[in-house]
Amino acid sequence: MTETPPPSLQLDDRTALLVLTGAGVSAESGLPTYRGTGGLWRSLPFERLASPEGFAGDPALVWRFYSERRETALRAEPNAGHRALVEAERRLGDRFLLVTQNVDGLHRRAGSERLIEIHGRLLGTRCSRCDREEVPDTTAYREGHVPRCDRCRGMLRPAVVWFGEQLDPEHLDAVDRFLERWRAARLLFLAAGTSGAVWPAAGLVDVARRRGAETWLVNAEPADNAGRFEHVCEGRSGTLLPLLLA
Ligand code: BV8
Ligand code: ZN
Repeated sequence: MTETPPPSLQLDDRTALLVLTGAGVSAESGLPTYRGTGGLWRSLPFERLASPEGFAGDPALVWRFYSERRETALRAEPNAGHRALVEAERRLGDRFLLVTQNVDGLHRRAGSERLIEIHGRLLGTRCSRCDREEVPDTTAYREGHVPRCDRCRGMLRPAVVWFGEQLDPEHLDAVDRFLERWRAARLLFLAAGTSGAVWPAAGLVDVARRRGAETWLVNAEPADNAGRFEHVCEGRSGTLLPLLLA
């Protein structure tokens, strides 16, 4: 049911909180979402841009797309929603874990540390061929010039997870371990600013509920998987997260 304004989640010392965020929490920082109004994918066929086939087919086009998004992300500032999550982490310590689908780096810039970036990092660069260390590098791409690895000459790529690519199993294990560890606590699962369209992230609510978690969704519009949450609060995360996490 839709509850506005939401009650506080009462983050007391018996509570463990797992949060999943999506592009909606960065919308108020000026970053376009993927599927909402004015979404990023509206104009661009994302399978051509956010997939290994797309990259292999036209690496310069894909690099131009990511390079523009890097510039926009670097100009953006974290908003009240990001800050409320940092506050909640400070209060709950290891009873808090933030899993984000966002690649924009704003949670890290806001100060989140107990953070798992399951779709990778826009501001990171890695080699598409060898397993050389990922580098936080936004200068790799020069207009029209696809950067090459100085170790194996393979093409460098943004350190994000593309469609059709596996998520890092260590990330999904860390979520499982968190839910397992706090099984006997008052376990809360809060999703914010996500349309619930992309898997396996969209299935986390079910994983949490099976572990007995109370499930909450904060979203500007009804999300694809809203029916799977016990509590739905419609509204902007920049307003609702500070209230819920107070
Ligand atoms: C995988 C990084 C195993 C790149 C992203 C067929 C072939 C291949 C795969 C599949 C297939 N069918 C299904 C799949 C699985 C696929 C998938 O889920 N596809 C979907 C589209 C059906 N998933 C995968 O491929 C994943 N890997 O499954 O591997 C496998 C392998 C082979 C074959 C099968 C399975 C990999 C998924 C990761 C893809 N990478 N990003 C990049 O960003 O460029 S996903 C991309 O979407 C972003 O990471 C983004 O975070 C993510 C999810 O979107 P949201 O964050 O939810 O954003 P969205 O715009 O959708 O929603 C925003 C919401 O916020 C809206 O509801 C809006 O109302 C709301 N909002 C707006 N403003 C506010 C707000 N809310 C609150 N306040 C506001 N102010
Ligand atoms: Zn290499």
